[in-house]
Amino acid sequence: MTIMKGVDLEIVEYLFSAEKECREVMKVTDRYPELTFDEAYSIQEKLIQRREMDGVRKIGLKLGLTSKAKQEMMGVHEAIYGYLTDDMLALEWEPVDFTDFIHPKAEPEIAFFINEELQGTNVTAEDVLRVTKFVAPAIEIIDSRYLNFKFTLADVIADNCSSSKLIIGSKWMSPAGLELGQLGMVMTKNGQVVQTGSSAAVLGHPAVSVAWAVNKLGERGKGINKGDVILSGAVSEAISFEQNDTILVQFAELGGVSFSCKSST
Ligand code: 0L1
Ligand code: MG
Repeated sequence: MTIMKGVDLEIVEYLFSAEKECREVMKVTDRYPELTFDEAYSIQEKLIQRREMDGVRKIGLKLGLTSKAKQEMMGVHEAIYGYLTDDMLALEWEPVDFTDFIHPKAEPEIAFFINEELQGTNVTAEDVLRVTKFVAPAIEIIDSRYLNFKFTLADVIADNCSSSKLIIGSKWMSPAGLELGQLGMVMTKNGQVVQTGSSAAVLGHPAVSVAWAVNKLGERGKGINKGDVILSGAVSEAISFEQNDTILVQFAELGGVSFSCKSST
């Protein structure tokens, strides 16, 4: 079964305004339980086009549900992808504002900087590493537009995979010579360790994760481009934060990245 013609644009406006107004809303499948994954990706594309009309620019891609633990939690066997836009870029030295979020969480990630166009449906991790100029430590802030951060897979795809902000560390390295598939990670909140993990949690190797996204995009006749930044997926569970919190993520070899959240008063 497919959703009715025109309903997709109604859903786009629904999610667009929820994000713009920092307002949580009921999930789309409460109203349209028949929403398929394919339709959800089409809605996601139209949502990004709607945001582009509002002045933002695409800068790359992000992967979600890349760990076995998170896939099992959601009862799925596949990762998901969404788009990153320039307004999502936050800086290490400029605190994010809590009033810009609904119920944010932070995730440790490895960012890939792409130096060459790549498109296809049989793309491998080696292909991804060949077109990757640098990798860097990163933090993604996710902020689902849905009530209580609860959704089905189709819902979260339509909502651009909960994307909100990203912070990229200042140490960028060539992936050559790095043990990118087994980098240890420690995440602290206000100096207390809140998560530890390994980059192996990202589908076994973050480049495998990026290759999966390229192949998935390939099925829709799309690919990745020179200049794209790609967040390869969370290395551990996401951690909620509040005003005045500071999150630091430290990767072996790659180094650290942090951000603070300022008080709204
Ligand atoms: O970036 C992510 O891993 C999030 C993907 C969507 C699922 C969620 O919001 O937890
Ligand atoms: Mg993420």
